[in-house]
Amino acid sequence: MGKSALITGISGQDGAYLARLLVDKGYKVYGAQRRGASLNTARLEELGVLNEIETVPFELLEYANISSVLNQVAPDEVYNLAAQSFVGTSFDQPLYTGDVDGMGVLRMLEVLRSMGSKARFYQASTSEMFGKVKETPQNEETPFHPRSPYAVAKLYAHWIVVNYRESYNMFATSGILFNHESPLRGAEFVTRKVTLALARIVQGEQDVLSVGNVEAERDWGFAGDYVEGMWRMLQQDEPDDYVLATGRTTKVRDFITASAKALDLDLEWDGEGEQTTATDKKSGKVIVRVDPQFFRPAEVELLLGDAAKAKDKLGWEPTVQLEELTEMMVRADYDRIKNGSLKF
Ligand code: NAP
Ligand code: F7E
Repeated sequence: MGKSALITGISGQDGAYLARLLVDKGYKVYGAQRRGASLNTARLEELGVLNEIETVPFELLEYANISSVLNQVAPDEVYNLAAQSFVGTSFDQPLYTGDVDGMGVLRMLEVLRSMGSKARFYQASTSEMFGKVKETPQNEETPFHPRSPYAVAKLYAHWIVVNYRESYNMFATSGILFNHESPLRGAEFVTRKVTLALARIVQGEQDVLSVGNVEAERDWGFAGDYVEGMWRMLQQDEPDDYVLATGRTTKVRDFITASAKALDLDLEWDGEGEQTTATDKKSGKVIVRVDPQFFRPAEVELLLGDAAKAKDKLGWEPTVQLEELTEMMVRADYDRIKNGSLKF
């Protein structure tokens, strides 16, 4: 019989890509979905996988709900992708973020431990835990210095996974994933915010893109590659922690310039800090402005990952370069705006 997997955060970017991957590998996939008045299934529909999975109602704040879902489904593998994942929001909702992203993981581990479950557990750890980085590039041995309530909550989750692995011999693994993007990325994250806004600007539906710190540097990969790495981590003989990254870092400013270029816009940058603007050389219009409302109380200035361990142990390497990823995202948003088919 084929394997079964429970994916939490099924409605998010990674949930959709991972569901597609596991269904294609012959898994029976259960999608743990937060229930509200309306269900968010657009990403699963876009990848054509909605009808190939079974959804189950799920809430990381509810121990009894987690317990009944895990007992009912009894999966071979659990991928915990659910989280309040937006760093900016975590400064406005720190307690909620701590409860979902930190204690939520403990709830899941406690349920699995009390069931005596042999399920393999994947935790979505993050490069945000490196925060104010102690060395560059960052790898599994780099000390952490989280810079947001999100990162602090994820660090708790990370260490509780290590603790349950060491204390109870559970197969609990963390993937320390650097930023990964796609046309399915949430619209608040900077890459998608940029591609969506520029696609609107060239089609006359928006005037200006307002952003925060354009000097921040990120190691951006393609989400489709990263879910393959998650799966490989759970196929190993032993649980462990792995960094997934591309090994290349790019400024937000340069991502904007490249996205604009993909739409035939030639940007000229001017000014510094809050005065920074970018003008479209052809029309002479300012189309990018820095707005301090998007600055964070504490910022992660630079992330650059070293995924040598994943390459060595998992045979994992990213296949999509940033240029291709940028093109893919820009084209998808251009078409969505043109066809009036924007759903997320
Ligand atoms: P995402 O698109 O924001 O998806 C988050 C998912 O979590 C959504 O399905 C959301 O459901 C669900 N969720 C939120 N709160 C919940 C709760 N209280 N109970 C149950 N489900 C809840 O995130 P993503 O980009 O796919 O990332 C997946 C995971 O990897 C997250 O844990 C994120 O923190 C982590 N991570 C992401 C990156 C990255 O670059 N993408 C890098 C490192 C780590 P709704 O649809 O109901 O909101
Ligand atoms: O910001 C800067 C911002 O929100 C990237 C999540 O998936 O990856 C993501 O977290 C950088 C930051 O992602 C805007 O200040 C400038 O320096 O796209 P982001 P993030 O904070 O790196 C990690 C690995 C996760 O784990 C998270 O879940 O871009 N920035 N101007 C902006 N960011 C946003 N969102 N909006 C702006 O206007």
